[in-house]
Amino acid sequence: MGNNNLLSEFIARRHHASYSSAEYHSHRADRIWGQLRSLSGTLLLHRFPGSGEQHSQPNGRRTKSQLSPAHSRGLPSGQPVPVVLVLHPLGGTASNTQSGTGWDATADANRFVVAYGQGISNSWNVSGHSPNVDDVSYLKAIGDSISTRVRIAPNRIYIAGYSLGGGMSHHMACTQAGYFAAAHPFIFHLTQNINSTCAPSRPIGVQEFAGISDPLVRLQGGTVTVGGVTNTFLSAQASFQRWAQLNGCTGSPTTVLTSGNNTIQQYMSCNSGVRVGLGQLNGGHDFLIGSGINPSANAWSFLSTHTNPGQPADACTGGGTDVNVWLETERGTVGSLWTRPNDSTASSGVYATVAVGNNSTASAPASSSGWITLPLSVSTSGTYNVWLRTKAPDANGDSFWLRMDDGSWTTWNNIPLSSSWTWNQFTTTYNLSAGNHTLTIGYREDHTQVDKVYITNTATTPSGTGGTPNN
Ligand SMILES: [Ca+2]
Ligand SMILES: [Ca+2]
Repeated sequence: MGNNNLLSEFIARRHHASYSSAEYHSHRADRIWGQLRSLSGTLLLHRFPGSGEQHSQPNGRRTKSQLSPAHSRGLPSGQPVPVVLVLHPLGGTASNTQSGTGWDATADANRFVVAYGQGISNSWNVSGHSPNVDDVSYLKAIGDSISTRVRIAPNRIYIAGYSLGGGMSHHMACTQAGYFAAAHPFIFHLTQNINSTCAPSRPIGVQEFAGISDPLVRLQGGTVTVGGVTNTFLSAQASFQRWAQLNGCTGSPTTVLTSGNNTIQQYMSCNSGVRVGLGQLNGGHDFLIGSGINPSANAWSFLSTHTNPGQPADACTGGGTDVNVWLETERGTVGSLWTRPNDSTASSGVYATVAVGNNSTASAPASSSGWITLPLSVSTSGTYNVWLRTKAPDANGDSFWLRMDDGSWTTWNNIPLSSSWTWNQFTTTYNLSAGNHTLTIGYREDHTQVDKVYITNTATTPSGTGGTPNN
């Protein structure tokens, strides 16, 4: 097969909303796979040359024994690869978007998989268009489907799209930040409609490329009727500023590219390290291929700086079922009232304990000077156990306060007394969503020592110094 080989053409069809939401959810996987096999729309999948590695994944469940040998053979880089989903404009197709945008060549050069979605009636359910089509499930099914064929990085699944497909990209960033790592709309600013329900579950990188002379989605925004649907667009700048606001960006945007009339600006200082960008490119309401810069290559430069903290880095080893997070307490944000003594028997040689004389038995310390704050990320939702590796010398030195995220503080008193490091399970469990969380430890009785934290959705009892720390 040649450089632009179409290694796999498979056909996908979204279900129409012909059954209730509850029924849909109860049969989600079967429905999607049944529909994928029912073959009625096209999904074009392009893989860079040499990415022939495949999984065997019977019934959607992975085990290491099934997968590891397959992955170590025929895998040029030995690494999971990113995925970019590219969506056509209203009235466009997967095929003409593949041939017209240059994404295949960018995927070849940068070693990622690109998939071109095909909307029902060449449309997408966003901003008043195609309201009865479940495109969200369809788009996720594409990613999941690729994951059964290629060793992908689930934390690097990106979405891009042109015109209404760009609108869908905005909408996915607004509503599906748990699935997509970042979004890159082209020639489509936020509409009032999309903006009104935009509430990303986490900071998410979004960059738009707008056509300077676009007569339809104009730089200055405005009201447009297409396909019988009327939308009011924010201006390109207002859309850019809105994404900066949603992501807590500070300072002024940096100009990262100027070439002829083309400029790309990005906010570099946003929550969780994401970026927000706007490129104003020489072109109209088109694929911007004639702009004088390579639009897909520059879009990839933006997308590739982002990962999704709620997803595993490797579909083959981080399938998201068993989660084990190990945190060195001394590597958290340690308040000024705490000390970090060396101890050769502690994990990583250091532990944490509050300075002698500090006690807070009635309520948790009110200020962060009394806390150890530990950020963590889990790849799957569920009930999580918390273990601490502690030394508790006596009944007046055997307790902490614990809190997950912004929840209430819980006392942990009467930690089993021990003069050597011991793993102890907290009786409180936490229901965590996939994504980022924060465990905070507050001091309660001095002389209580804590070396390490283990957070897991398994029933494993830790031993020794535990696993490799995640922090
Ligand atoms: Ca006590
Ligand atoms: Ca430690």
